Amino acid sequence: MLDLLSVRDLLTSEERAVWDATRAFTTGELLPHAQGWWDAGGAPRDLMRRFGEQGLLGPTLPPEYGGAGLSAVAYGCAMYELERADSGLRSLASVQGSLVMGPIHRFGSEDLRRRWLPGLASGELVGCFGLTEEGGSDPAAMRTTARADGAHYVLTGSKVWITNSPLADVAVVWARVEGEDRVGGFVVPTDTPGFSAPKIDGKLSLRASVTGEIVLRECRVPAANRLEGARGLGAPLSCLTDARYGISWGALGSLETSYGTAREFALGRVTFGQPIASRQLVQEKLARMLAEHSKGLLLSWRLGVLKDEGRLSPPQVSLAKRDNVRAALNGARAAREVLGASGITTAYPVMRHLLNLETVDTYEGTHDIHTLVLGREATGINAFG
Ligand code: TGC
Ligand code: FAD
Repeated sequence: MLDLLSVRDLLTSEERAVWDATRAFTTGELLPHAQGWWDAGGAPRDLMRRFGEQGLLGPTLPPEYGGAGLSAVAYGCAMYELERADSGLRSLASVQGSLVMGPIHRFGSEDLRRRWLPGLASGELVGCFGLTEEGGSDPAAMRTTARADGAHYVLTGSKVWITNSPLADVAVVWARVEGEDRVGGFVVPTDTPGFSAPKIDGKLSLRASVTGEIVLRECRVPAANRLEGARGLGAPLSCLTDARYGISWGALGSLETSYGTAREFALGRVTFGQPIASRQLVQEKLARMLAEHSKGLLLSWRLGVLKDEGRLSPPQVSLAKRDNVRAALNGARAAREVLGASGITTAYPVMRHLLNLETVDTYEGTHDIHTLVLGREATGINAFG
């Protein structure tokens, strides 16, 4: 385990146990298959059930809904380990936990919680989160609408770039509610007439994770499927805050893989009569990766503690998502360089991680959007519009 600053000493015994158990799972069951799933364009559906058995889906929720009441720090350790194998595999767990189970638990009625959470926690059911539309980074520009009609809402519109939508049993859909002029959340079973989720093909990134659209043609859902506690854009954005927190840990797992691969390669690869690990230019790359990983781990751990204390703020999460993901992306690029030609092949994982991280740098708020969140924090001036 890569941990120059002994962050592990700051964890509770339960958090260490979660880290160790997920590490063993990743090493035994994910790493041997990650490249094959990436090549195939998706991990098997059954993997979600294995994640459920491992307690990786919504583990911070209370046990009555299938969670384990774990700390945010423990959750972060698990996301670190999943992304050590592949960002798309971490996505599988973080969408289900933070973006589907999270809003149903936080904003939904007791009936909705009991109906959906246990099946999502066990991985019997797959969920997806539909926020993004043509407006991309600006979800306030959403055009999908929900119209009240007696005891139902009728949803019309479309979403793009939705993780797992073609596989999902249920979608959490965000729509502008007519007559209220604010955003509401709806639990939409995917067998509802008028719902479809065409797959997006041709991805060169995050291939182990399936991505699609959501098309809603006069989709009628019972009014009871509305997430009553979600009133306004702040609701889906608060779910993003949770998922971005997990990503800040996950990116460091990916960075550990890039660093470890580059280090091992550099020690074994001889040019001009010496291992390339003995060259200052190569050591500089390894030192940079190690430094960024070490600082990032402290940052994510600190965020986890603040989250567990209920003191986490969105700009703090923007800082960690932005910097840890960019550090992992730069680290994967540097590792690819250390490996020379070998770095472009699938015999090593660095190019896969590099390509995946291009997505991670973009989704859940692009690098530049998080820069603007921090700029607003610094100046009080909104530079988005
Ligand atoms: P703004 O005026 O700033 O805020 C509107 C309301 O929301 C509140 N708020 C937040 N609450 C919780 N967490 C956050 N991160 C929040 N950010 C804002 C805010 O306090 C306000 O509340 P109220 O009560 O005052 O109304 O909104 P804005 O329209 O100016 O937008 C700000 C901006 C640009 C930061 C936001 O739109 C944004 O974050 N854009 C990026 C969009 C994004 O990240 N999309 C992600 C889609 S999901 C995804 O990518 C899943 S990937 C899945 C996988 O892992 O595979
Ligand atoms: P745009 O918003 O069009 O941005 C394009 C470029 O312009 C970026 O560089 C951006 O930083 C820049 N830019 C935009 N606005 C500004 C500004 N005001 N100032 C300066 N620069 C700006 N969404 C979901 O809802 N659910 C999901 O499950 C989901 N999964 C995804 C899975 C994958 C594989 C991918 C790639 C995306 C996924 N997304 C999902 C969507 C993701 O959140 C969006 O791609 C992201 O928010 C950015 O939107 P965009 O791609 O339309 O880029």
